[in-house]
Amino acid sequence: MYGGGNTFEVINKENLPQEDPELLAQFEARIARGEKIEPADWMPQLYRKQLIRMIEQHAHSEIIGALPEGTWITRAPGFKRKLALMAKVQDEVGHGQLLYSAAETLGKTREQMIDDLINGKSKYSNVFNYPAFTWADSCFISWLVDAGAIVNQLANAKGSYGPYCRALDRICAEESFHLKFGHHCVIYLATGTEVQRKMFQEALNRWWPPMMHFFGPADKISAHTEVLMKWKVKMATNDDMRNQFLDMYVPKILELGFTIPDPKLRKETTTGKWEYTEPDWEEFKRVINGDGPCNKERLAVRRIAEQRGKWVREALRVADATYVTPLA
Ligand code: BYC
Repeated sequence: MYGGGNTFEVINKENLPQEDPELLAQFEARIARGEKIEPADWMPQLYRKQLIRMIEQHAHSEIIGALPEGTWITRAPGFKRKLALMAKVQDEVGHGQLLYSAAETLGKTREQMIDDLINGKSKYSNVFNYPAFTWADSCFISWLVDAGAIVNQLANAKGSYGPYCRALDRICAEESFHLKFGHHCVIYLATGTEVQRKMFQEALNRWWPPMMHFFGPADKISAHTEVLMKWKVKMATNDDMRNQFLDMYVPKILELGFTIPDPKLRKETTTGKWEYTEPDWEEFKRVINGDGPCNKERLAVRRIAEQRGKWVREALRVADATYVTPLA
């Protein structure tokens, strides 16, 4: 089964060694002072394990996230959009590389991470298990999935683990171009023909529920938020990030004349919190555990890529290989 069993089970603390209380207190004091923790520094086993889990899942999300938009490169309307989308997809794969490097600093090799991805042991973002049927789906991803990712990453870039924060800073800079590209494409559809407007509205209807899931389960059922917030790996809760996304993007979507497919969606002005239909967490669990519309297809593509790239990786490992001298 994909995703390693019960979705919301907390990483088992009992299997981890008892931490030295003095080292733990020093570590927590550093976090409280806002210092960055670096790879060679002492850290609790649980901190290391949680970071590997989260950064690895993030890296996989970037790599798998390249697939739904990737299928639109050749079909994007116009040469300039093809070029821009190709650059964006290439950036996403680059983000995966940065994040795998950050996770490697914690002791899990890239090979192990890729194995866990293609064997279905690791999770990756729920949204990429849905199909991009039309060009408008691809535009939704470029604008709003990237927007959600920026909300999450800008917050967590201020977190405690140096290599992850530095990777997030660089990723956010590139994502801001993706978001502009996506917004531009959506504005074009919004100000186009009835067919174009309808195409984006249908994409919005399809992608809204997965987008609400994107920020993770509601705080009251989130397994890891408490410990991750305590150690400043996560700098905002899932519900707070969802709320921030709604604050920033609902007005922009409505401004373009589209309708959000949730009759309960409204901002409670006294609290500043958005009210919405509770996302279907059972569907979320199914999708992140391997039973979404595209999970099998996404992993199959990665497996093929892994097989095809094997000879290159093997050749690179042979440091002292002698090659045929080119004739010219
Ligand atoms: N999808 O205790 P919780 C991109 C899992 S790519 C799948 O709240 P946590 C882009 C969670 O892992 C950027 N699984 O977890 C790329 C846990 O399961 P395990 C994607 C999810 O870690 C290409 C369980 O549910 N962004 O933007 O405290 C093209 C319980 O959840 C999801 C990131 O990866 C989900 N959405 O908080 C375009 C951000 N949500 O591990 C765009 C990095 C939860 O116990 N990750 N789960 O089996 C994070 O910030 C946090 O891990 C989350 C979840 C906020 C997502």
